This record gives sequence, structure tokens and C-alpha cells, in this order.
Amino acid sequence: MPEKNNYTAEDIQVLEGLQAVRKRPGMYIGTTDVAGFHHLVWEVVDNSIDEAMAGHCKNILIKIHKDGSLSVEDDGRGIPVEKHSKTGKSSLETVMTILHAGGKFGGGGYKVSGGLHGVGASVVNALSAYTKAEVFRDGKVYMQEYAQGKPLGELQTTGVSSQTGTRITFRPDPEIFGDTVEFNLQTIINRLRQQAYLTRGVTIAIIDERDNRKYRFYFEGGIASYISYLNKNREPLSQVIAVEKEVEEGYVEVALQYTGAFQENIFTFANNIHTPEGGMHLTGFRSALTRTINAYARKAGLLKEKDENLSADDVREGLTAIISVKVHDPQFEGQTKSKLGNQEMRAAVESVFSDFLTVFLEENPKDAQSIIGKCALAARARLAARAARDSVIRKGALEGMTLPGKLADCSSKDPSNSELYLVEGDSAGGSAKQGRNRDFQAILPLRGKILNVEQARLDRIVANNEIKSLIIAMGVGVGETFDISRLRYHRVVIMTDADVDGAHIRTLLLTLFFRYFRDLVEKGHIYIAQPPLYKITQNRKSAYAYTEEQKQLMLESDFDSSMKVNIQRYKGLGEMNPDQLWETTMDPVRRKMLKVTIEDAEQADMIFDTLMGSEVAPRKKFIQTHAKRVKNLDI
Ligand code: 0RA
Repeated sequence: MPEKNNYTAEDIQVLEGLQAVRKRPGMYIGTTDVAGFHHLVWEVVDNSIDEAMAGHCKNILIKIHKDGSLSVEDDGRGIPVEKHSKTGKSSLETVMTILHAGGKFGGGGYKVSGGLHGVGASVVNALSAYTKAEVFRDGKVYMQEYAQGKPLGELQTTGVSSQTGTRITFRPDPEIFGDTVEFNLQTIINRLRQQAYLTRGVTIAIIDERDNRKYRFYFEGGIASYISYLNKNREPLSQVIAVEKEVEEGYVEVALQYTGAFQENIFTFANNIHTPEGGMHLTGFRSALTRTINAYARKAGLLKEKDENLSADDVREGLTAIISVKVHDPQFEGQTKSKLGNQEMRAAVESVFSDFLTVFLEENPKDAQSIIGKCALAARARLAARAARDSVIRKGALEGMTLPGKLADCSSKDPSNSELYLVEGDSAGGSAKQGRNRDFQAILPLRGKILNVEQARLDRIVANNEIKSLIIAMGVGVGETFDISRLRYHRVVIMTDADVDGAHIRTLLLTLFFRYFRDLVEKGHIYIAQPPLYKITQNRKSAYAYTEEQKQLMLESDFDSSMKVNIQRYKGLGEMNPDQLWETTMDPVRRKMLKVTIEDAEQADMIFDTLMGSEVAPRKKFIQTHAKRVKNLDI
């Protein structure tokens, strides 16, 4: 036995472990930017969620403190504090300082062990300038503090308490994250709301002490409530259908509802971790859905003998679904380690869900009828779309279809350095054509308002002339024939006027890209041009301002305040001459372009539904709520 107060082999191992984390934080938390910074929060919250999933904790409270620290408090059993047989330290100190010593020693459970998740409290501790762990257990309060992962003293008893639970307070280390990153309340809210849906019955509260904002999430219905939330602006075609079952491989939960929308929205999770790349659980769900709906439709006579089967796409139109599985040893694969690889979950989800759906459809003939009616309509539209596409798109695209006449193409045939500008109207189109560098910049003028794709189906969308030109110019096809490798321009730039009409056309185009060309958005091919709002001229000196604030700043600091200045407000791109358009908006060296990203597909989706969908009330509410944030509104 090592002697007390001596530097033991264990101590050395601990220090080496902490050192490894500080030396290569990316290996443990992905990055050291804002994402990695918030990863610390998820790690600590995950431990409390685990305690809740095990049925021992009902409340979790997150506080963002004014001093740059954050605490996570739960009313679980409390991290054990007795001496740990292997390390000779308290279990608490072991959990807090030894790499990979997860909370649930030796126990089964669903503690995540793959990917970046579940690396635990010791990593957070190592990457924090200061950490305090408090445990409420056995009628006492225990406490230990750390700096950069090293204990500042022994475990102490600091008081008495009749409660049980754990509170971890940590302040991320500026040496690792820099000193400008802060906790973002909205990021934390979004994540915790999602966790509350996925962990039925737990209450998660958030207090931001920087401005005293408070939030509380509790969802009795779990993922079934999540479906209602996602569909709150859509027209429901069925009840929310939900099943959960413990199986040998783990735990399976599925909830879904059909709506009048044309798109599908499926979100999948494994051990509460979002798996946007899908995986085995999704595959199992999809095959069960198609098979079960077709079987029922045949049996009930809703599909006749001569009818083709409903396709996988048909049964997903208007579907909102959540698949959440728990698995003992999750394998995360794919480009972003967000695809569930566990083969056994395919059959598990497939059998749980198809057994349940079969019974549900038989017992609820009204729901069954409207679901199958919707799928059959989708099938008819698909056949119509195929016919339309065969005549207008596929034929052309595959046989070197002539590009639209209005497209002023570039001479480069290398997509990686080619740009396509989508310009509102012919007059701005004219300026852009003259101002561009024709080597690599192509211009496609769009006339008037393009179709609102949120309220139309693929067959009508491909028949719309403006959209047809756009699809042919991009070269990627649409729907079943979409192929990103055929993209003719790696930058597709939306260039609209800085007024309300311009904003509307931009939103319509973004909706189109989001709904039908989401891959282009996700791969970073869609951009928004930033034309200037003002030109300020004084004598022979002139400058462009892109925002109201910038104009103010320039007038105060760059121009002579006693002499006359001329301020030109650009209402539209057409008011700029070609040279001006080039130097302010199109020249790669001087322009400012925004890359469109989908940080949170779910949020973006909801905003699109709100703004573009058929329900008027939510749109009005959204605009009222956010009207103050819309700047440069020019009516
Ligand atoms: C291991 C065993 C027990 C509880 C925990 C870990 C535990 C860990 C964390 C981390 C955050 N909150 C937590 N709550 C509990 C249970 C020991 C027992 O009482 O049997």
C-alpha cells in the first residue's frame, strides 16, 4: 500500500491523464471553439440525465453565473463519496480526476461510450480553470474543489442536508478556449428542451443569472409531446401515434403523426444523441413503415390489385416522426460520427414498430384511412411529377439540354471555381451581366416572385418556368434524380435588392433550397450576396456602407463633418452601375458574402413553416415577435 501523503503511481497517472486532455482537447470535446465550449455543458448535463433515465432523479437545474461559471444540479442519489477500492481516493475524486472513470461504475445502463460523448466529468474538470463538486448524501454535504483538474484539497464535509443530489460548478479555462467565448443561452435552451422531450418526466430548469431569465421544461408525454410541438403549425391528419418498448438489445421509442405538409421530418436519436445521418434505427423504421402501410392498404381494399405499391417516399410525405433508441454499446459512424451503426437495432425497431402500427391501423380505421389517403395522393403526384420531369428535365439534363436562354453562363467549365448569381429582375440582371467577371461568374435573372414551394408539390414546382431555369442551370436535377455531383457551380449566390421584395424573394429561394436541395445548403454551396446600402461621397472621396451602423461610423470618423457630404441610398441593385456592382458586391477580393448554413435544421424548418406555410396565425405572431429585429425595413 502506498503511504499517505506520498506521491503514488495513481497520482502520476491522474496528472498524465489531465495533461493529455489539456494538450489535445479536440480529441475529447471535438473543438475548442464555441461548440467545444458548450460541449462541456452537455457532458455535465448528460450525467444528470443518466441519473434521471435510471429513475433516480426528477429535477435538473442549470445556472449560468455572472462570473463565467455554470452549474448543473440534480436531485439524484449523489455521486458516491466512500473510498474507491482501486484508487484509494474517494469515488467522487476518482470520477472527477481519472479519465474514462464514468459515473456508472461497473453498471449496465445506457451510458454512452462512443464518439465524443460521455467522456465525463474528468474532461470538463481538466478543461476548467476552476471546478467545484458538491454531493448531498447520507444527511451530509460533501465538497471538493479543483483547478485545471487538480484537487485544491481533500474532500470535505461542509454541512448537513436532508436532500440527495449532485451539484457541479465549473468555469471553462480561458487558456483552452480563449477569453471571448461565453455561454449562449439560446444554444443551451435548444439542447435542454430536446433532452427534456427525450427524457419523459424530468424537469429541466435554466436560470441565466446574467439577466435573470428563467426557463423550465417538463414534458409528460416525452417524444409524443415533441411531435405535437414540431407540428404545431401544421394541419394534423392523424393522432400522434407512439410506442415504447424495452427489448433485449435496449430500448425503442417511436412517435409519429401525419400532416397536410408535403415534406417529411424525421429526427432520430441514439442514447439521447441526435443522429442526423440516420443509421440502423432509421432503416428499421422506414422498412417497417412502408411494409406495414402497404400490407394494411391491400388488406383493407384501399389499394386495388392493379395498383402499384406505395413507395417509401409516398408513405413519408407529410410525416413527422421521432425515433429514439437506447443501446448498451452504441456505435457512431459516418462522416460526423452521427450515424448509428448497431446492426441489431434495425430488426429491433422494425419489429417493435411494425407490430404496433399493424394493430394501431386495425383499431383506428379513421386514422388509417386518412393516412393512406395522403400516401395515395403522394403516389399520384409522384407519377405526375415523373411524367412532368421526364418531359422537361430528365430528357434534357441527360442529353445535354440547352441551358435557359436568360442564363449568361461563364466560360469556366470547372464547377469548383464557378459561381451562379441569381438576380432579381431584368434590370439588375443587366447590370450584373456587364459588371461580372465572365470567366467564372454566371448570371441568371429571375422574373418576379418565384413560386412559394411550401404550398406546392414537386409536380407543380418543376413545371414553374423560373424554377425550371434554375434547376437546369444548376444541373443537379430534383427529387428522385437529384445528383449533387452534377452541380455546375459550387457557389450559388442569391443577389436581391435590400428591400422588402428582395427579402421576400430571398426567403422564397431559401425555402426552395431548404426543401428540395437541402444537400446544397448542408454542403455549403448556397450564399447570399451583400450589396451596400449607401454610397457616401465628399469631394473626390467615396465609400460604401453595408449597414446603418457602418454609415454612422464612417460619417463620424472618415469624412469631414463641416463639408457637404452626399449620401446615396441604394434602393435596388439596378441603381448601381455595373462597375459599382462589381466592386461592392461581386469582386471576390472586396465583397462580403454570407454562406447559408443549417445550424439547427429543426429550428430553421420551424421558421420556414411559420413564414411560408398555409397557416396564417403563427406567421402573424412570428412577424410581430421578431419585427423589431428586422433591420433596414424599407417599405
Ligand atoms: C454512480 C453511482 C450512483 C450515482 C451516481 C454515480 C451519480 C452520478 C452523477 C453525476 C451527476 N449526477 C449524478 N448522480 C448520481 C449511485 C450510488 C448509490 O447510491 O447506490
